[in-house]
Amino acid sequence: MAPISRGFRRRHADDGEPGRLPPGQYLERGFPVLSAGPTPRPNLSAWSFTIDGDVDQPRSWSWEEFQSLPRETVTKDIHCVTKWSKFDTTWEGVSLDVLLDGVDTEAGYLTAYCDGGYTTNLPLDDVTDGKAWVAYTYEGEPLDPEHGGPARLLVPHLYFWKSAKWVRGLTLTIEDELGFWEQLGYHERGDPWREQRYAGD
Ligand SMILES: Nc1nc2c(c(=O)[nH]1)N[C@H]1C(S)=C(S)[C@@H](COP(=O)(O)O)O[C@H]1N2
Ligand SMILES: [Mo]
Repeated sequence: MAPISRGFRRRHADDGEPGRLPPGQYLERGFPVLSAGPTPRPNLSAWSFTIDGDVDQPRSWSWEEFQSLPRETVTKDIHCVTKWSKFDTTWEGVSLDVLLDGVDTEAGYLTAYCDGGYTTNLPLDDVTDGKAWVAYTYEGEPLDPEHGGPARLLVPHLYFWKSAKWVRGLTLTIEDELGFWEQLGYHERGDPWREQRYAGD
């Protein structure tokens, strides 16, 4: 009788890394596409990224200008409210710390807005100090349109609906103004570690 192979072990939901999956999540190996509408295909020559709202002066970058901003490569776990999580996703993009550097504001929140009309709200504290990026590559390739290309928000420590695809700008706001899913009953902040799925969680 063959000895029990040491390599044979049950695959756990968390891939053998206890504590890495937030509560109620399962490990996904593919990369599901979740879009509330059709995939926009913006023309890069007309693309811009804008910061407006409660700011001393709105600022805007063309695609070319955006590409010349300092970029970072980050590898993060992501967590969708529909319960899939994906480990070690690698993105390249511009930190929101760079985009918000020098912005003079009283705002405590922002609304990210997108081609196609999607919006999502975030506290400024959740997108500063190395917690959020506008990403334009995924696994070393230009970001697929289905996954938000040419550029999407990446806020990996919150549920993935906060990572707005086809993002075109941020409107800074004094009050927290609910975005698309948040108006439909999803949580205003969406911390997967606290299972903040729906309003009131
Ligand atoms: N503009 C836009 N951004 C969006 C969405 C959307 O419908 N439109 N869906 C959100 C949701 S619910 C999730 S889980 C992720 C899915 O990203 P993916 O399609 O790259 O997996 O994008 C988020 N960002
Ligand atoms: Mo989602």
